[in-house]
Amino acid sequence: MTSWNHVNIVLRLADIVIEVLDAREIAASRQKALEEKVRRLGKKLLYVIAKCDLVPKEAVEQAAHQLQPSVFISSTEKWGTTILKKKILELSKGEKVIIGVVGYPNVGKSSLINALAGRHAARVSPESGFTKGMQRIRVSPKILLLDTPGVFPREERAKEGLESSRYVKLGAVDYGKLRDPETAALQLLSEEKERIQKHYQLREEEPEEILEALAKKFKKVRKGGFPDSETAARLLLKEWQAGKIR
Ligand SMILES: Nc1nc2c(ncn2[C@@H]2O[C@H](COP(=O)(O)OP(=O)(O)OP(=O)(O)O)[C@@H](O)[C@H]2O)c(=O)[nH]1
Ligand SMILES: [Mg+2]
Repeated sequence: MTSWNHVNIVLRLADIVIEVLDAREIAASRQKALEEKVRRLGKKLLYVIAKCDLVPKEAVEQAAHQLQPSVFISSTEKWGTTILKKKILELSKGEKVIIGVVGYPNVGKSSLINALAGRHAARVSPESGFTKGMQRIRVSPKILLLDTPGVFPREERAKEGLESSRYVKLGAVDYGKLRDPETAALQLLSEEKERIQKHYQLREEEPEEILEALAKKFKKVRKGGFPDSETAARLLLKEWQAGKIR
């Protein structure tokens, strides 16, 4: 079965669908077609903005205000889980409820389920596309969660290609799996130059120069003293995806 097969089954079984969004890239992590499908099926949609520990609180609060209903959480810091449970019971009017958890790969679906369950019930990994099938996790006598594999909107994926900077930034395609890390890193450098310059205290201006400077900083140099920009590109993307460059 494909990941979409699993997601479609979960959409049918669920009463409420949680779309997990990455606090760093809230708009880019929404899937409008998936949201539309949820509405067509007559299911309730709840936005959960995850990884809130990685961004300033005010930024998330403002975004959350515009997305309703929404809750923001950090699974690693265990913030927001009580509010989320309360919100779920409010939407289900206190009845027994099945919740489907969907979204792009790596946005934090399985981590969110564990934070709600208060145990390591769903397996988590920094590797994107880690969850393969559907998994049921009981959180309380009234709440049953269904974990799903991360998915990409089909048309968008065909159009943008899997290595688009949006997917790279989201971590939906992780650094280890990129065929062309240099192009991805150069794109990231051109879009997020200031943040990266500041983080690594670099003064170079052109993306290519920054990447070479990073290779030296990471001590990744080939024979003859040439900077190994491919390895530097992967390291930069790794740190970005791990949320280390804020
Ligand atoms: N800082 C931070 N990292 C998080 C949070 N939630 C998840 N992560 C990290 O994000 C990565 C992906 O988490 P998962 O829960 O496996 O994500 P997923 O959406 O289930 O991913 P797939 O199963 O691959 O679709 C892991 O490295 C987690 O540790 C969070 O609230 N804060
Ligand atoms: Mg998962």
